[in-house]
Amino acid sequence: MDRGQAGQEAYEQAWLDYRRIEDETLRARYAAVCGRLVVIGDGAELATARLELRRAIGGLLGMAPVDGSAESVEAGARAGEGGMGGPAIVVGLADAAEIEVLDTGMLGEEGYAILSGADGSVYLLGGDAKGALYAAFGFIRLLCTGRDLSDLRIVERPAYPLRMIDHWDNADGSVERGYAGGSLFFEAGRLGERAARIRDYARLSASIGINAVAINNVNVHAEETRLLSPERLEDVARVADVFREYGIALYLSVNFASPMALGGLATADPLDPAVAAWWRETTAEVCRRIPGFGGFVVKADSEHRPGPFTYGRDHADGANMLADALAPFGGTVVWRCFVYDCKQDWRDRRTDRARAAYDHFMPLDGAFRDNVVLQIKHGPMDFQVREPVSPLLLGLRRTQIALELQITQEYTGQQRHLCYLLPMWKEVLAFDGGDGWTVADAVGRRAVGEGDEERGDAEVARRNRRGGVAAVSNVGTDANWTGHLLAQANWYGYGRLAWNPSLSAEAIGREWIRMALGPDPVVEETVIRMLMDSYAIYESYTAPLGVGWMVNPHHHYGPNVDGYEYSPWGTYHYADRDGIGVDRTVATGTGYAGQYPAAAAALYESPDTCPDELLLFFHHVPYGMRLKSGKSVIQHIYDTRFEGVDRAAGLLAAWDGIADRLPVRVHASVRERLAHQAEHAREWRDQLNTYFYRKSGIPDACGRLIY
Ligand code: GCV
Repeated sequence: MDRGQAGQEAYEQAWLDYRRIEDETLRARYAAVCGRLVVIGDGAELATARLELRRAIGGLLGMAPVDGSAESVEAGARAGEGGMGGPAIVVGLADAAEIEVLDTGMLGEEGYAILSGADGSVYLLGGDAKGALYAAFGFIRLLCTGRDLSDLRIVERPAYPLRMIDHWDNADGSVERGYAGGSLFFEAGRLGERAARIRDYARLSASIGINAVAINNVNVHAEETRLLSPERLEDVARVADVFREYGIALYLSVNFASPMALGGLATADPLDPAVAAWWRETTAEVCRRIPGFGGFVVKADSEHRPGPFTYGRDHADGANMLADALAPFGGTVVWRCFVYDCKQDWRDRRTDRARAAYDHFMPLDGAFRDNVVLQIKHGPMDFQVREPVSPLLLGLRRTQIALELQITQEYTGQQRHLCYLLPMWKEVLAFDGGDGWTVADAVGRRAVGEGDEERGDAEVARRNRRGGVAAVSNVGTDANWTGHLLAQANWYGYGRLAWNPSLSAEAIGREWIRMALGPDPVVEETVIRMLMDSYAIYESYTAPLGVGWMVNPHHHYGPNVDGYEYSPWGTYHYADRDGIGVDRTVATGTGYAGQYPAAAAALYESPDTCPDELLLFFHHVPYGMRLKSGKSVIQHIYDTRFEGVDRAAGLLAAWDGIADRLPVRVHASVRERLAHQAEHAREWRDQLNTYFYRKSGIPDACGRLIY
């Protein structure tokens, strides 16, 4: 590789930049299949599939496929071999009359198949047009990762109907909790000006199966409230037009008090007929301007946002009123469950923020319309490095849900530290309450209804069409999209996992490395180890044993053990000279542990059975208490922080070991971040160790330097 020339720009298309395949044998093998391209059918997604395949084949193989005709495919497929004009890439709907190679019923909405034909052709077939587009991207992924193309028989169906990315982008062009530059969509009040960039964003997102994007922050300020107004809808519609070509539905985050802010009404009471009428009319206009509009995302009664509580109504009243406005157009209300008291008195030890989502929403299970999805953060607090899984995810049985993840690294190093989040997300999806019913099942059940009948839960089976996963975006205007180049793997990985939660974090990481960094096996082995170790490393020098927070207030970067200890946010660790942690037991604490299914509740209730990594989340314990690892709590804190610093330095050393295998600027940009991480990890280590040494007076058994 020319190390000087292929700089940052080479990565601007992230994993879809289609650099020429250098291995000539492989290129020739692929070229034999890709000489002809036949797209059967019309429509935006199929046109996109054609464009993308041409672009990929052009870049990877340096050739332009000739356009073949549907008739030649038909003849080839029927003859079973030797289709007219040689093998082709054939793209279309599985039930197209010309293509009779598949039992078409099996694909369903958004599903696809990639099949080898007897004549050497490859069929990229969708259950619908979106499926055909995903098939094209799936095929391109095979090319980019060097796969064998003989005897292909790949059939894929997405696990969840909703695979969403939420942007916390503001109208002024800033991004709340954004660490990769400004907003892709907004720029100083203007919207949709960066047309090429938005298109690239859409193709990258569609390539990993994303089908829904909310373009504005859930904290909807005055300017974003106006996005619903006729003057601004034109701009929103332009973005939606691009998304539509890639099978992505555009969503807007809306201000629950819009009827007052925009409509001049005196109230936003969801049961007031004038309010409901305002939403109906406004929504109808939005949907008229934006065909296929996805719907609304709502943060209500949360962190100073307005909501139904103001009027003595509950969240079902609020969500259902919006759902009724969207229903005629097929739209969805994505209603967030991040509802808690952010003005808590730190002296009050009974109120527990962790309980809030379950306490608010469990009593409403079954009360929501069929086009409402409750979006639930993966943990009960707020995207900490380590939290237990939210019990609400397993609790709701008669309501559609979406698991909410955070790709942007607010509490996981803000894209200055390397933290590959897939291992954490896999743990969340695999969590079960002790009865084998996992989060992945809970989310998926609402997608496909599998298992519902056996469980005798017919009500659930009926209500399973719209749920899935949503995640807060980590992209911005930085040339490499994510600030830290390796943070791209979290965006890529989120989409792949949302499509198929049974894929392994490692397999996904390897795919991303091959596509974004190239086929060098040494690079792949080095970077996959870095990615796979990074979450554990980050956890090991930041807040210990699940206690959370300990960050600087507001911006949330860097260590500050008491940063949130005396705040109104409900975020405490209660460290004193004897011990640390939050008693969330039923017996003596806040009772949060009792929100889980029985087996998990019992596990968490006792410090003897509570997993080490969550001990301080559930219990207030003495520093001398022995963990299952055999170490005392305090020694664990000291040891892991020292190890974390060593391992962070190891990430930098590993990256330096592949310096001559990567473009200079690419290597340098990541190196700069890894060097910062190594240094910053020392700050974490020394602040935390010093704090706990001073609190406890217990020296480090290994006699290392603590200040
Ligand atoms: C968009 C946390 C973040 C906020 C975010 C909020 C939410 O509190 O710090 O920036 O607001 O979560 O998820 O609504």
